[in-house]
Amino acid sequence: MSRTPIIAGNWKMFKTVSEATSFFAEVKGKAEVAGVESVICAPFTALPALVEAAKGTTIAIGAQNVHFEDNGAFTGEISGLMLKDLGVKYVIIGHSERRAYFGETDEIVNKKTAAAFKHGLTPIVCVGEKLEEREAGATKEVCKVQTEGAFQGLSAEQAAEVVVAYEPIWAIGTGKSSTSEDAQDVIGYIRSVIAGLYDEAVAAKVRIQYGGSVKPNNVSEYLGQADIDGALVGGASLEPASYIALIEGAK
Ligand code: G2H
Repeated sequence: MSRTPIIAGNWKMFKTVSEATSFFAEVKGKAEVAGVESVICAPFTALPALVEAAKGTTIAIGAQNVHFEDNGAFTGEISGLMLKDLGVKYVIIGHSERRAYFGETDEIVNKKTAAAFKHGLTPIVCVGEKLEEREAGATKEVCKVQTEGAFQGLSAEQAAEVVVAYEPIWAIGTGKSSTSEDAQDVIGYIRSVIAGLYDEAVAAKVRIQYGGSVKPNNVSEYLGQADIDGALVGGASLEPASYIALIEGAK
C-alpha cells in the first residue's frame, strides 16, 4: 500500500494577512512537488486570502481548529460549515496546545473529527504523550486511548481518510525530537490500534505524520520509516525557504 506523503505546516498564532500572502507568493510553484501533498494550516484570519492565492496550485489550505456545531451561541468559535464555505480543505484537531490550554478532551476531539467529515474537511488528528507519561512507560497506552477516542463512530471510509499526527508533547517547539526509530515504533503501534478498530486494509490507508521539531535536515529521516507518512511542522514551516525544503525533503 503506497500512501502519498503529506507535509502540513502548522503556523500556530503567527502571520498577519499580508505576511501570509507574501509567504504564499514565495512558495508558490516551489512547495509543489509531484507525489507530496503540501498543506498550510494558518490562523483563521489569513484563510480567505490563502484560499484565494492557492487557487490553481497544488497547495491545500487548512485551519487549526473547528467547532463541532454548525451554528449557535458559541462566541469566538468557527464551524466546519464556515470553513467549508471558505474553501478550506484540512483542519488540525486536538493539537496538544489545544488540549493543554483550551481544555480539549478526547470526546471533544471526536466531535470535531465527526464535524470535519460532515463538511467534507479532512481532519489532521493529533495524539501524543506528555514527558511524564513517556517516563512512566505509558506512551503507547496514551496514544491508544487518544486514537480510539478520536475515531469513535467513524465509518471505515471516514477512518481511512483521517490523517493522524503523532506529536510527543515533550518534542514540540523544544528542539528535542523523537528519534526516527522511536517515532516509527509508536506510529506503527498507532496503525495497529486502527487495524484493531477496523481492519488491516483501513489501517494501511491511514496516513500518520510525525510532529515535534521537524526540520528540513531531519524530515527525510522520518519519512524513511515504514509507517511515517509525513510531518506536521510548526516553527520550521514559517519561513518560505524552510517550508520549500521540507516539501522537497519529503520526495
Ligand atoms: C508541534 C509542531 C507542529 P514544532 O506542535 O504541530 O511544532 O515543529 O515547532 O515542534
